[in-house]
Amino acid sequence: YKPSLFCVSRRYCSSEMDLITQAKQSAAYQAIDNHVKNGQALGIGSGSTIVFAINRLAERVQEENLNVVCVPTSFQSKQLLTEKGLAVSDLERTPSLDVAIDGADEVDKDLNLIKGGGAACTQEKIVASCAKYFVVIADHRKDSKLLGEQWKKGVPIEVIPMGYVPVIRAIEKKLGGKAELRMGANKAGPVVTDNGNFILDWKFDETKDWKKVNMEISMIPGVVETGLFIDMAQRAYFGMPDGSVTFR
Ligand code: ABF
Repeated sequence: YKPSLFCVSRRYCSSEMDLITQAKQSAAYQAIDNHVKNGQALGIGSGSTIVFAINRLAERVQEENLNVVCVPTSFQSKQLLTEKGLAVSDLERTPSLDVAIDGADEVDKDLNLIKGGGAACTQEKIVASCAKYFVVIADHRKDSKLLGEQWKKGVPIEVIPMGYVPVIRAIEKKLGGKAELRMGANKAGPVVTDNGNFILDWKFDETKDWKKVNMEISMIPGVVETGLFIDMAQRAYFGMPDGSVTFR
Protein backbone atom coordinates (compact mmCIF):
# COMPACT_ATOMS: atom_id res chain seq x y z
CA TYR A 1 0.00 0.00 0.00
CA LYS A 2 1.32 3.44 -0.95
CA PRO A 3 -0.51 6.73 -0.45
CA SER A 4 -1.86 7.97 -3.79
CA LEU A 5 0.09 10.59 -5.69
CA PHE A 6 -3.27 11.99 -6.66
CA CYS A 7 -4.26 12.78 -3.11
CA VAL A 8 -5.37 16.26 -4.04
CA SER A 9 -8.98 16.48 -2.99
CA ARG A 10 -9.89 16.66 0.69
CA ARG A 11 -12.37 13.84 0.19
CA TYR A 12 -9.75 11.47 -1.19
CA CYS A 13 -7.28 12.29 1.59
CA SER A 14 -9.85 11.75 4.27
CA SER A 15 -10.67 8.32 2.85
CA GLU A 16 -6.97 7.45 3.09
CA MET A 17 -7.09 8.55 6.70
CA ASP A 18 -10.10 6.29 7.19
CA LEU A 19 -8.01 3.36 5.96
CA ILE A 20 -5.27 4.18 8.43
CA THR A 21 -7.79 4.51 11.23
CA GLN A 22 -9.22 1.15 10.20
CA ALA A 23 -5.72 -0.35 10.18
CA LYS A 24 -5.01 0.92 13.70
CA GLN A 25 -8.30 -0.48 14.95
CA SER A 26 -7.72 -3.92 13.38
CA ALA A 27 -4.26 -4.25 14.95
CA ALA A 28 -5.53 -3.10 18.35
CA TYR A 29 -8.52 -5.48 18.35
CA GLN A 30 -6.36 -8.42 17.33
CA ALA A 31 -3.89 -7.78 20.16
CA ILE A 32 -6.60 -7.45 22.79
CA ASP A 33 -8.42 -10.54 21.53
CA ASN A 34 -5.28 -12.67 21.32
CA HIS A 35 -3.48 -11.67 24.49
CA VAL A 36 -5.93 -10.56 27.19
CA LYS A 37 -7.27 -13.17 29.61
CA ASN A 38 -9.27 -13.07 32.80
CA GLY A 39 -7.31 -12.20 35.95
CA GLN A 40 -4.45 -10.43 34.18
CA ALA A 41 -2.57 -7.27 35.08
CA LEU A 42 -2.08 -5.24 31.90
CA GLY A 43 0.20 -2.40 30.87
CA ILE A 44 -1.72 -0.01 28.63
CA GLY A 45 0.25 2.36 26.41
CA SER A 46 -0.40 5.76 24.84
CA GLY A 47 -1.16 7.23 21.43
CA SER A 48 -3.99 7.01 18.93
CA THR A 49 -3.84 3.24 18.26
CA ILE A 50 -4.15 2.43 21.94
CA VAL A 51 -7.51 4.22 22.01
CA PHE A 52 -8.94 1.33 19.97
CA ALA A 53 -7.29 -1.19 22.29
CA ILE A 54 -8.93 0.45 25.30
CA ASN A 55 -12.30 0.47 23.55
CA ARG A 56 -12.03 -3.23 22.72
CA LEU A 57 -10.79 -4.06 26.22
CA ALA A 58 -13.79 -2.26 27.73
CA GLU A 59 -16.13 -4.23 25.44
CA ARG A 60 -14.57 -7.54 26.41
CA VAL A 61 -14.54 -6.71 30.12
CA GLN A 62 -18.25 -5.98 29.95
CA GLU A 63 -19.30 -8.83 27.66
CA GLU A 64 -17.15 -11.53 29.28
CA ASN A 65 -17.15 -10.15 32.81
CA LEU A 66 -13.35 -10.14 32.80
CA ASN A 67 -11.46 -9.13 35.89
CA VAL A 68 -8.38 -7.22 34.70
CA VAL A 69 -6.39 -4.36 36.13
CA CYS A 70 -4.60 -1.80 33.94
CA VAL A 71 -1.43 0.20 34.53
CA PRO A 72 -1.37 3.21 32.17
CA THR A 73 1.78 4.70 30.63
CA SER A 74 0.56 8.30 30.53
CA PHE A 75 -2.01 10.76 31.78
CA GLN A 76 -3.82 10.26 28.44
CA SER A 77 -4.22 6.51 28.87
CA LYS A 78 -5.11 6.85 32.55
CA GLN A 79 -7.94 9.20 31.60
CA LEU A 80 -9.19 6.93 28.81
CA LEU A 81 -9.17 3.88 31.07
CA THR A 82 -11.02 5.78 33.78
CA GLU A 83 -13.63 7.06 31.31
CA LYS A 84 -14.26 3.49 30.19
CA GLY A 85 -14.69 2.33 33.78
CA LEU A 86 -11.68 -0.01 33.65
CA ALA A 87 -9.76 -0.78 36.84
CA VAL A 88 -6.65 1.41 36.99
CA SER A 89 -3.58 0.63 39.05
CA ASP A 90 0.06 1.73 39.18
CA LEU A 91 3.46 0.12 39.51
CA GLU A 92 3.51 0.61 43.29
CA ARG A 93 0.51 -1.67 43.70
CA THR A 94 0.99 -3.75 40.55
CA PRO A 95 4.70 -3.97 39.71
CA SER A 96 4.38 -7.23 37.81
CA LEU A 97 2.35 -7.24 34.59
CA ASP A 98 1.22 -10.18 32.46
CA VAL A 99 1.03 -8.29 29.17
CA ALA A 100 1.82 -4.72 28.08
CA ILE A 101 0.26 -3.39 24.88
CA ASP A 102 1.44 -0.17 23.26
CA GLY A 103 1.80 1.68 19.97
CA ALA A 104 5.08 2.61 18.28
CA ASP A 105 6.46 5.10 15.80
CA GLU A 106 8.51 2.49 13.96
CA VAL A 107 9.12 -1.26 14.29
CA ASP A 108 12.08 -2.94 12.60
CA LYS A 109 12.40 -6.54 11.43
CA ASP A 110 13.79 -7.64 14.83
CA LEU A 111 11.01 -5.88 16.75
CA ASN A 112 13.26 -3.04 17.86
CA LEU A 113 11.21 0.11 18.21
CA ILE A 114 11.33 3.87 18.06
CA LYS A 115 8.77 5.26 20.50
CA GLY A 116 8.11 8.59 22.15
CA GLY A 117 6.47 10.53 19.33
CA GLY A 118 3.84 11.28 21.96
CA ALA A 119 6.51 12.23 24.56
CA ALA A 120 5.63 9.32 26.88
CA CYS A 121 8.59 7.00 26.16
CA THR A 122 9.99 6.90 29.71
CA GLN A 123 6.81 5.67 31.35
CA GLU A 124 6.11 3.42 28.36
CA LYS A 125 9.53 1.80 28.73
CA ILE A 126 9.15 1.30 32.48
CA VAL A 127 5.72 -0.28 32.06
CA ALA A 128 6.86 -2.50 29.17
CA SER A 129 9.86 -3.64 31.24
CA CYS A 130 7.50 -4.84 33.99
CA ALA A 131 5.54 -7.10 31.61
CA LYS A 132 6.17 -10.76 30.88
CA TYR A 133 5.01 -10.16 27.31
CA PHE A 134 5.15 -6.90 25.37
CA VAL A 135 2.88 -6.49 22.34
CA VAL A 136 3.09 -3.62 19.84
CA ILE A 137 0.12 -2.43 17.79
CA ALA A 138 0.50 -0.20 14.76
CA ASP A 139 -0.75 0.59 11.30
CA HIS A 140 1.25 -0.68 8.30
CA ARG A 141 3.17 2.61 7.93
CA LYS A 142 5.19 1.81 11.04
CA ASP A 143 6.55 -1.47 9.70
CA SER A 144 10.15 -1.18 8.49
CA LYS A 145 13.26 -3.27 7.88
CA LEU A 146 15.67 -0.81 9.49
CA LEU A 147 14.94 1.86 12.06
CA GLY A 148 14.87 5.27 10.44
CA GLU A 149 13.42 4.02 7.16
CA GLN A 150 9.91 5.21 7.97
CA TRP A 151 10.03 7.51 10.99
CA LYS A 152 11.82 10.68 9.92
CA LYS A 153 11.36 12.72 13.08
CA GLY A 154 14.29 11.14 14.90
CA VAL A 155 14.71 9.25 18.16
CA PRO A 156 12.93 10.92 21.07
CA ILE A 157 15.03 11.34 24.21
CA GLU A 158 13.63 12.54 27.53
CA VAL A 159 16.02 14.91 29.31
CA ILE A 160 16.24 16.87 32.56
CA PRO A 161 15.38 20.48 31.54
CA MET A 162 18.49 22.21 32.97
CA GLY A 163 20.76 19.83 31.08
CA TYR A 164 19.22 19.84 27.63
CA VAL A 165 21.95 21.89 25.90
CA PRO A 166 24.89 19.78 27.21
CA VAL A 167 22.94 16.65 26.27
CA ILE A 168 22.42 17.94 22.70
CA ARG A 169 26.14 18.72 22.42
CA ALA A 170 27.17 15.34 23.80
CA ILE A 171 24.86 13.40 21.47
CA GLU A 172 26.00 15.28 18.37
CA LYS A 173 29.68 14.91 19.34
CA LYS A 174 29.43 11.19 20.11
CA LEU A 175 26.98 10.07 17.45
CA GLY A 176 26.70 12.79 14.83
CA GLY A 177 23.33 13.77 13.41
CA LYS A 178 21.30 16.59 14.89
CA ALA A 179 19.36 16.76 18.15
CA GLU A 180 16.66 19.36 18.67
CA LEU A 181 14.52 20.44 21.57
CA ARG A 182 10.91 19.50 20.81
CA MET A 183 8.68 22.55 20.87
CA GLY A 184 4.94 22.63 21.57
CA ALA A 185 2.11 24.17 19.59
CA ASN A 186 3.03 27.48 17.89
CA LYS A 187 6.53 27.03 19.30
CA ALA A 188 5.31 28.82 22.42
CA GLY A 189 7.55 26.68 24.63
CA PRO A 190 9.13 23.24 24.89
CA VAL A 191 7.00 20.12 25.17
CA VAL A 192 6.95 19.06 28.82
CA THR A 193 6.51 15.37 29.62
CA ASP A 194 4.28 13.85 32.31
CA ASN A 195 7.46 13.76 34.41
CA GLY A 196 8.17 17.50 34.02
CA ASN A 197 11.07 16.95 31.60
CA PHE A 198 11.89 18.01 28.03
CA ILE A 199 12.10 15.90 24.87
CA LEU A 200 14.89 16.01 22.30
CA ASP A 201 14.47 14.54 18.84
CA TRP A 202 17.73 13.17 17.50
CA LYS A 203 17.91 12.81 13.72
CA PHE A 204 20.62 10.35 12.83
CA ASP A 205 22.55 10.04 9.58
CA GLU A 206 22.63 6.33 9.05
CA THR A 207 21.50 2.99 10.44
CA LYS A 208 23.38 2.15 13.60
CA ASP A 209 24.05 -0.56 16.13
CA TRP A 210 20.96 0.45 18.07
CA LYS A 211 21.81 -1.44 21.22
CA LYS A 212 25.12 0.41 21.45
CA VAL A 213 23.57 3.75 20.55
CA ASN A 214 20.90 3.28 23.20
CA MET A 215 23.53 2.58 25.83
CA GLU A 216 25.71 5.49 24.76
CA ILE A 217 22.85 7.99 24.89
CA SER A 218 21.60 6.61 28.21
CA MET A 219 25.05 7.20 29.77
CA ILE A 220 24.99 10.95 29.06
CA PRO A 221 24.32 12.90 32.28
CA GLY A 222 20.89 14.51 32.04
CA VAL A 223 19.33 11.82 29.86
CA VAL A 224 16.33 10.25 31.55
CA GLU A 225 15.40 7.69 28.89
CA THR A 226 15.53 7.10 25.16
CA GLY A 227 12.74 6.16 22.78
CA LEU A 228 14.80 3.21 21.52
CA PHE A 229 13.16 0.00 22.73
CA ILE A 230 15.71 -2.70 21.96
CA ASP A 231 14.94 -6.40 22.52
CA MET A 232 11.79 -5.56 24.45
CA ALA A 233 8.83 -6.43 22.20
CA GLN A 234 7.83 -10.05 21.63
CA ARG A 235 5.03 -9.49 19.12
CA ALA A 236 3.91 -6.72 16.76
CA TYR A 237 0.58 -6.51 14.95
CA PHE A 238 0.30 -4.31 11.87
CA GLY A 239 -3.12 -3.33 10.60
CA MET A 240 -3.36 -3.22 6.80
CA PRO A 241 -5.53 -0.85 4.75
CA ASP A 242 -7.85 -3.71 3.74
CA GLY A 243 -8.62 -4.44 7.40
CA SER A 244 -6.39 -7.52 7.62
CA VAL A 245 -3.62 -7.81 10.20
CA THR A 246 -0.08 -9.12 9.81
CA PHE A 247 2.20 -9.91 12.71
CA ARG A 248 5.72 -10.92 13.65
C1 ABF B 1 2.99 5.87 21.82
O1 ABF B 1 2.20 6.50 20.89
C2 ABF B 1 4.32 6.33 21.48
O2 ABF B 1 5.44 5.70 21.95
C3 ABF B 1 4.34 6.46 20.02
O3 ABF B 1 5.06 7.61 19.84
C4 ABF B 1 2.92 6.69 19.70
C5 ABF B 1 2.31 5.86 18.63
O4 ABF B 1 1.22 6.57 18.31
P1 ABF B 1 0.04 6.16 17.38
O5 ABF B 1 -0.60 4.96 17.95
O6 ABF B 1 -0.79 7.39 17.47
O7 ABF B 1 0.63 5.95 16.03
O8 ABF B 1 2.82 4.52 21.77
